[in-house]
Amino acid sequence: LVYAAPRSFTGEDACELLVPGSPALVERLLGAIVAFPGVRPAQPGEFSARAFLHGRLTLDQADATLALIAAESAAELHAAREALASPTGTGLEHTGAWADELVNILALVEAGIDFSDAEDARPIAPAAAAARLSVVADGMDATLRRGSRSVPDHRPLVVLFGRPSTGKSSLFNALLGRARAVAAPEAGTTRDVLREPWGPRSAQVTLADAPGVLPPSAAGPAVAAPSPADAGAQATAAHALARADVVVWCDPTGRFDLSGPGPSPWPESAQVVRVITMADRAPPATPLPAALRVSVVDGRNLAELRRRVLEAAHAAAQSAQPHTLALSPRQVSGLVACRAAVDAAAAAAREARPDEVLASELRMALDSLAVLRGHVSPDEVLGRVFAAFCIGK
Ligand SMILES: Nc1nc2c(ncn2[C@@H]2O[C@H](COP(=O)(O)OP(=O)(O)OP(=O)(O)O)[C@@H](O)[C@H]2O)c(=O)[nH]1
Ligand SMILES: [Mg+2]
Repeated sequence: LVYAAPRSFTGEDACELLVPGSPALVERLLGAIVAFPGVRPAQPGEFSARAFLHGRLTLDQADATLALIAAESAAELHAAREALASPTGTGLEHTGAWADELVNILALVEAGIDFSDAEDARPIAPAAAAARLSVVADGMDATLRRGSRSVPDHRPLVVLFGRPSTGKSSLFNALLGRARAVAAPEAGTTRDVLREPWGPRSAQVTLADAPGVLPPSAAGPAVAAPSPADAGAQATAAHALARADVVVWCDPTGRFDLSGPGPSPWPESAQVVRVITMADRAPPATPLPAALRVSVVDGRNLAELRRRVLEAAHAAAQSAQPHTLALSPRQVSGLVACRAAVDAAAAAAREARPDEVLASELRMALDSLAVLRGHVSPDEVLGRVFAAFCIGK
């Protein structure tokens, strides 16, 4: 297929060869093509970089292309496609308004410098500038909060939680349908968090097996200090739980007691599915009515557990979606830099520093906003965006 410039992905003359998917054939063909003098394989991200340089792609769309390549589920694909279709990118639609406001404030401050003789004719009081800047900073904070999950990693996270040796790893394997994790009678078998994609393709979640979590009281001074490996295992479990959308709480005793004060190990918004594990053994004295009794030995209720977990994950995804923006890591770090620059300007205004200082802080904030919007593109920004591409695309 021949594409004449500028009507190609990169905006340059392009030609596409459609070949049968035989790796051996593709390899021979590539070998024959690069044998021509001056021909070489594309570098990672080169096509997108060329498209950007020819004005065919904005930086935000390049990020979205990366998300498209990395998409592992239909939902991710959808989010990436939407971002790609929108020239302003992925939810940073306020950056224009922020820039306008910063330019307005800067203009007033600069007018003040020009007429510095007339003290009472100052176009903007420092307190007013500080107040207007804090409105911009609040807007950036709100966007950062909504965009803290980026596109390539927004599958609901389902974490198996329980004390050591409560059958988590066995359940993990049973749900996956293969022996992925080591399950053994010793307490403390699992040391790392194992993550696997799980569920139907249209509604995939990340299923995580975690080390058994010790009750807070066990960490008291009377008990020997945990080994570094134990402490590390506890920390990785806590880290996974803190990010969980769904917690599958495994307890063969049916007591579901967190024993001890202290904050819950998972976010308040997480959905909790209670499971009485090892249900083939003697039933617990007073099981919670809402808890599901499962066994990996006779397989009871495993299908029902799968249904409940996916339902909870779906509910978690629904409640998260309206607040979630598809911000790439580049956009998040750019926004953090803008936020810091606006903060510095607001501080200068609050402390009634000279107008020249405030103006210079405002200009720096505008610069970082311009980088975020892709209007100014220092080489390192481009490098960072395009180097993340794994293949020619
Ligand atoms: N009878 C019976 N035994 C089970 C069941 N599930 C797990 N076990 C046994 O319980 C022991 C502990 O299982 P694991 O799956 O390793 O438990 P865990 O919660 O992952 O343990 P840690 O990783 O140490 O926290 C193993 O010997 C399993 O064979 C079950 O449904 N029925
Ligand atoms: Mg385990």
